[in-house]
Amino acid sequence: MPHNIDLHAVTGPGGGAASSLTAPGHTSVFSFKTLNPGLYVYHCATSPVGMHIANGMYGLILVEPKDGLPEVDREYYVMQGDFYTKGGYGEPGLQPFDMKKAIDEHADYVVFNGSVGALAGANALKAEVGENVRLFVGNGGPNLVSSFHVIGEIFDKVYVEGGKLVNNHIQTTLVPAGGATMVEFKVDVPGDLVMVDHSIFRAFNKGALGNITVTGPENKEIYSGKQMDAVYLPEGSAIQSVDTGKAPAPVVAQTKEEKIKFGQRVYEANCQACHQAGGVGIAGAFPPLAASDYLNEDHKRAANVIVHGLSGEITVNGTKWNSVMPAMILSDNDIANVITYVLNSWDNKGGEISPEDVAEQRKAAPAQAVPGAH
Ligand code: HEC
Ligand SMILES: [Cu+2]
Repeated sequence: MPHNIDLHAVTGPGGGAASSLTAPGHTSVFSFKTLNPGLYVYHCATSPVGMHIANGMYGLILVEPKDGLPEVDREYYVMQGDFYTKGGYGEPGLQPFDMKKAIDEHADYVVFNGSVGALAGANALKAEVGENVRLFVGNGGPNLVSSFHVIGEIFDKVYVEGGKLVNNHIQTTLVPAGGATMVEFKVDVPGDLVMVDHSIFRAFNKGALGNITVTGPENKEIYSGKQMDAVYLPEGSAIQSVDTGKAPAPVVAQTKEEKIKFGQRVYEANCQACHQAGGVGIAGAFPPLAASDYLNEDHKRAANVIVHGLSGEITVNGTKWNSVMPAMILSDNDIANVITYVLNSWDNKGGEISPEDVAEQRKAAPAQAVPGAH
């Protein structure tokens, strides 16, 4: 699957998205001038954009002012993101991405630095009493705005939205999806500071919780005690097992028109990233599905290609392709729908295939598998 990067630090179309679109096995180069100092998000902007971002394809770039930022004792990177999985919070095993939950903005996980606990417990950030700490805080989204707060601290400085404006004495600062901020604070007393998204169920039930362990001498004047260890702990999945109901059974297309309609959605979510909008493909990487003689010649072979994947040399409209299409994990219904959609789009010759045809191909041998063709 190709990817690219939209760097918010770039002045230019798409933040470099078109210039950086790169198919597997390829390399792209472009250059830009950083005109504005600040802390900037970058993210993948390949369609479906939300899906790429929801898979964690983002990060932060710091463009330092000419004279640099003021010196501090510690600098740390904290990046929030929300994740959408077929299973609920904490369900074991590899969890596929859930497009429906993502569209509804119902996050199963909200985390710092990519996973639950990435900055908690043994992975806690560290500081010594008396030190100044700067956190570079970003929010990849894709959906949620963060109410970033450190339990037990007040931000001496907040670089509002990661820019030049500095606000002082802040308890909680907003970090928009696709935005960033820098916060600074001096740690005066020892103990465990807790970074959270103060949309607080996210912290205790969805993972948006990290620690900063501060060591050093007490200062009873600033804070008297009684101090407890680990007051704030994540609560885990048990507590949130409020019944959310079972996923409804999928709606099965009854007519060719419905297949085409449902198939379009399957195409946009699963095929378009490679075969592109309009099925035009990308020269040298992904063959066209528009007016494809290979496709029109044998509809069932197309089902075979989707179920088993395809590698080795093929000829599409007189051009040779020698690449790899991965097997797609889709239901027989989805595959019947997407092929019917493609057959009836973009100058293809029409036609229709059934879920039963797809099931047959699932049992059949791969149409063309040439191991080691690469
Ligand atoms: C990760 C990229 C990728 C995705 C996603 C992908 N394909 Fe492909 N597809 C390819 C490549 C690469 C080939 C050519 C393989 C070769 O050279 O042997 C191909 C070949 C094909 C072909 C046969 C050649 C042609 O142009 O007619 C069909 C049909 C096809 N894909 C349909 C689909 C459909 C439908 C989907 C979505 C369900 C899909 N593909 C998803 C990369 C992809
Ligand atoms: Cu991507």
